[in-house]
Amino acid sequence: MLEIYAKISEELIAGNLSEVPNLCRQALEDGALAQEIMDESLFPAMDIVGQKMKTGEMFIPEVLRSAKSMQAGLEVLKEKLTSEDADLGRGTVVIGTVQGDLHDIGKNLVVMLLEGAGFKVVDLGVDVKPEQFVGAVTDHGAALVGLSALLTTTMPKMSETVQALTEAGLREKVKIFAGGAPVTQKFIDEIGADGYGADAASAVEKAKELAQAG
Ligand code: B1M
Repeated sequence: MLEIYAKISEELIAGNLSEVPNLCRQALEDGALAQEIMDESLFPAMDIVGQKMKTGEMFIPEVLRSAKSMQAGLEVLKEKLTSEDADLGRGTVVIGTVQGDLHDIGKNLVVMLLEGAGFKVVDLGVDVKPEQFVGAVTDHGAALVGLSALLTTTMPKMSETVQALTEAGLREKVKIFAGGAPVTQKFIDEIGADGYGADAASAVEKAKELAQAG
């Protein structure tokens, strides 16, 4: 199995859009678990892409190809990631990557797992303004809001979104959870949100907890 994980990583870093999903499919057929494929190949490969981006060894168009390859791989794993409680009807979550931030792979993973856990998800995409979150919560009667940010410069938009929901008189009606690489529990406490997910799986656990606490 290690060989195929190494190959997936290699092809992701090379941005090979067709090979990554093919290899993920093959790994599943060979008996690998979706979570293992992510932990052993997709996530570490994306970290290498991040390092290469930082040192200038990879440029934005190449990073984008890697990102698209990862997304294609995750699409293959999607079915296996969703669990047996998919029809539990846990309520509606409005989710998005905050204003100014275009990173969506982690957020998309959270969406997949939320859907798999029985939540109805309204995905607002990327670069979502605070007022768009407010509008969507009102329109869909959502009980939960999920915020994602990957840039330190867009973290303040999380705080602004919490404030906008408060000013709209919705704060008592919704629970807010958030995550993304630069986000910490301390930051969540500072901005007055309700929950933190260090990764997609813990975000979904937190969402379940918050939905129950209602
Ligand atoms: Co960007 N980028 N990027 N980038 N990028 C980072 C984040 C960076 C760390 C790279 C680096 O320098 N090493 C750096 C941020 C530095 C900082 O602020 N501290 C960076 C930068 C600087 C930039 C630009 C400014 C570069 C430039 O233009 N000069 C620019 C900004 C654009 C913008 O957003 N306005 C930019 C652009 C891009 C691309 C468009 C090329 C592409 C994004 C494509 C896309 O998302 N569709 C991209 C990518 C791919 C990355 C890296 C390489 C990978 C991110 C990723 O998808 N990881 C990233 C480096 C890195 O992270 N190693 C980097 C895989 C994904 C599964 O993990 O998103 O962390 P992640 O999600 C995790 C957790 O964080 C968590 O769960 C997931 C795991 O289970 N999580 C949540 C995420 N959201 C959550 C929400 C929750 C709970 C948990 O609750 C709601």
